Amino acid sequence: SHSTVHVINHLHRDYLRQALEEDVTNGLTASPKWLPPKWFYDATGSELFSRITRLPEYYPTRRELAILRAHAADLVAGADTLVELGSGTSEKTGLLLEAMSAAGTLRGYTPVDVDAVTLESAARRLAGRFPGLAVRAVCADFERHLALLPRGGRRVVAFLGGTIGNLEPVARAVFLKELRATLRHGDTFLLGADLVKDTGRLVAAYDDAAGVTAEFNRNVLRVIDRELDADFEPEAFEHVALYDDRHDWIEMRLRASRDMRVSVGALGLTVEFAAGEEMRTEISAKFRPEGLNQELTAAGFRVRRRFTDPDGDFTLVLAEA
Ligand code: AVJ
Repeated sequence: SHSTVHVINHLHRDYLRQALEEDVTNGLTASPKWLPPKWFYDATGSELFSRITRLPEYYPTRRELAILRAHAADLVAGADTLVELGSGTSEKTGLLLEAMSAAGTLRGYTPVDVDAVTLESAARRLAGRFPGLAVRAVCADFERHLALLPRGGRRVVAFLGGTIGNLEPVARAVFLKELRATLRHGDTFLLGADLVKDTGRLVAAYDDAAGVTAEFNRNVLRVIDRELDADFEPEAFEHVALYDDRHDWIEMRLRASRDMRVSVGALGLTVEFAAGEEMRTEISAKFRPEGLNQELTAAGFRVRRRFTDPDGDFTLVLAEA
């Protein structure tokens, strides 16, 4: 009863490079300038994010884990296959697979991530831990390749960590609709989302005293320097985190500390920054339970159960197709 691991790659060789070039071109020539958050996560960025999850100010990971621990059995009831979108290091996945194993239903695990290296090592680690598990790791961009996910089994599709908050409302609606369209009767969707709360706590979670989030934020400039032969000086940009209570989202920005001219060699692009100019690098939307219900319903899901940690900080919603 040994496990099997298959890696399916939907990202052709230059996919990530092309996507980065497009995003950087679009973002740096826009006014105001912006960069999408997906480029934070090279090896250094993933390590910085993992440090963020252990910061005293950053509550979401701990709160979500508490809910997973308390309700794992209910969250995966009836499912034999776990599909995990944006699986990363699959740190919380063990809890769900354990619950499926204990219920005697566990058959398959399909982690989905853009980073092939992280994906494969997480896949092998979990295959080693659960004998007989059929692991189909899919290297794909969950915003673009949902239709290509394996359809076998009775699936629970998990999208954890509050990553849905990185999508703007329109992109979120599109994503939820597309996901709904790939699910079949009996499949479920498990969504982790951060909740609206005291602004001071929200801002502190994205502007920690130790400065780890600031380094994480500046890391996107290091990625662009390395990958696209740019000459950003990350130290010349200040970390900014603010709460936009009109949109209910945290915004992270990088503020130029002086006038600068930056060249992006691989794109033949030169961009000017004025002292004090701010460039958006991430939104992290915070939700109200009713709003989340409405968004899921509008996408064609039926919300079955909703779990929240005792402090009311974070929510896991279980919906069915
Ligand atoms: C991984 C997207 C859920 O938005 O809270 C943490 C990323 N950014 N600190 C979040 C993040 C700054 C995180 N997500």
